[in-house]
Amino acid sequence: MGTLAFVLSIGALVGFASAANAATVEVEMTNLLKFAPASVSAKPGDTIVWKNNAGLPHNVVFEDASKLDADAAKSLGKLLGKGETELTLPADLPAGTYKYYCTPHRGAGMAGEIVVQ
Ligand SMILES: [Cu+2]
Repeated sequence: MGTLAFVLSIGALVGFASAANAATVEVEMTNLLKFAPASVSAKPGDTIVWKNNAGLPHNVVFEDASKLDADAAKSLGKLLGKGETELTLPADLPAGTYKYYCTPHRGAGMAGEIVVQ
């Protein structure tokens, strides 16, 4: 685990649920067809940033986006080359595990999850 990911994980563990303490959680979209880390912890109000440093096109599609912002979810579904895309978790998002995948690489197992406390 990288130092940044470690710091973010600790931040998620000790963070408070107010917007003032909202954290940013980074997930890399890799050329090995993985989300890394595949599982991240977050809390309502946090922002998840998916970074594609390599350029192979990926997207983020939630298995159930009904509790997420509809426009944001739609935007995440667009294929992304080199760059980044993000999602701010709604402040009233219920605790649970929110699973997502990459459409072109779902068959190769490119999937991830956000565990919301
Ligand atoms: Cu992909």
